[in-house]
Amino acid sequence: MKTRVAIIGAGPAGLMLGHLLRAEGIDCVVLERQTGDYVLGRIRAGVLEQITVRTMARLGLDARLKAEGMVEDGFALADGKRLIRIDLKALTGTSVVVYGQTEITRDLMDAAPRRGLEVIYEAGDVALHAVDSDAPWVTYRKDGAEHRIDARFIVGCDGYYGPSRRAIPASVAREYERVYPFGWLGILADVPPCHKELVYANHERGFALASMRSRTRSRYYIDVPLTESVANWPDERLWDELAIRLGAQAAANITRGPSLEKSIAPLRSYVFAPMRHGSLLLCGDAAHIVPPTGAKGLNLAASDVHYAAEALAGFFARHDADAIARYSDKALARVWKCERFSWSLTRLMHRFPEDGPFERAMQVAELDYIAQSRHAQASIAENYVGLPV
Ligand code: RFL
Ligand code: PHB
Repeated sequence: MKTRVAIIGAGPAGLMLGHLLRAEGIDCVVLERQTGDYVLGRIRAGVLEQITVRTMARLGLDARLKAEGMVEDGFALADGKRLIRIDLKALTGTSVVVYGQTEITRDLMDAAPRRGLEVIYEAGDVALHAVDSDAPWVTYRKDGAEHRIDARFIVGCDGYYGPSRRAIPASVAREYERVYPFGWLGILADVPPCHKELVYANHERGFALASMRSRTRSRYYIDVPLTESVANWPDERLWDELAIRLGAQAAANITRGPSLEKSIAPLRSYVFAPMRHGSLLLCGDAAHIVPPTGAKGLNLAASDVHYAAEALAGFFARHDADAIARYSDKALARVWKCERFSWSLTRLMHRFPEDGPFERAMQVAELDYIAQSRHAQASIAENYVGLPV
């Protein structure tokens, strides 16, 4: 098979890019290792920045997002004593939208056949070839047979564990990494949220987050040591811990219910550079990971895809090879700022095992400063709703 762009991975990055390229009349094929149902079964992000909302609108795939997404004009930081509201709307003029990654993925997936976007699920042993040439190709196995796709570009949207990043030679690659000594234990339940906006809490006992998917579905997290296992956290224990960490105000309104999903996700900050080598571009988690504290992962995937689609459209419409050459620097400039925000919010809101009384006093002072300073709140708000693309 021959195409212009071979996209590896049908998560939000790969599907969004596929749709953007099809909208520009650029042929592409998406290869996904898993089944569609498996991809939809992953419970992940919930908070959308404007870049993600705008991309879905531009694609004309935002009907459900507009109908079901919850526009959030603010969120709160809790320090065990009070809720510090960050008024996103008043401070930045804009908001975020709560709409699950699962729903975005479903909207993109459902629209693929009618938009002529070919997605090949259950593609095994995907391998990239000749990425530093002008004629790269991808091989994969499906239904017991080996297949080959020849392309002008390959875009790796295959997440942190996919093969694309590894196709860039070690001699040109740089990696930056910070692994955190805790993970987030998340619970999804069909109960109304305890608060109308998200609450991020830093309590003596650790971090907690009250989030939601809809008016009847809640998503909560606490941080736990990496050695913890889900088996140690029956639902009641987790609800008890959330009620303590979120503070009296939010806890008073918690409705408990059986977990639909419960899992532990490790936290990591990671950047791979460059995000392009020869005819291979990387987008989303394939190139970088942020800790979930800033709600940036999915949104960064959307901004990468925006830059990549622009570069590829420039190349195919105007033979603009410079557009491709600029992609990595352009994407990384935004990636690093989002890494900084996610890292700093993680640092502010979690207890690190190495922290002593001094570090704790710094967190208390910073939260107190944020509570009193409109400038500090504005900086957090500006980053949370999403930096310009
Ligand atoms: P994905 O979603 O991991 O998709 C990659 C796809 O590539 C496929 N793949 C392969 N396909 C073919 N061949 C191979 N060899 C392949 N290897 C892998 C995979 O099966 C998969 O389908 O990456 P993408 O598209 O870059 O999207 C990134 C986002 O998924 C991720 O950044 C966010 O979920 C992060 N994240 C959050 N982001 C936000 O913006 N807001 C949030 O509120 C938020 N909360 C979260 C999060 C991530 C979490 N976890 C579990 C990591 C909360 C959590 C708990
Ligand atoms: C979520 O709802 O899953 C969620 C919300 C905000 C975050 C991270 C995760 O910062």
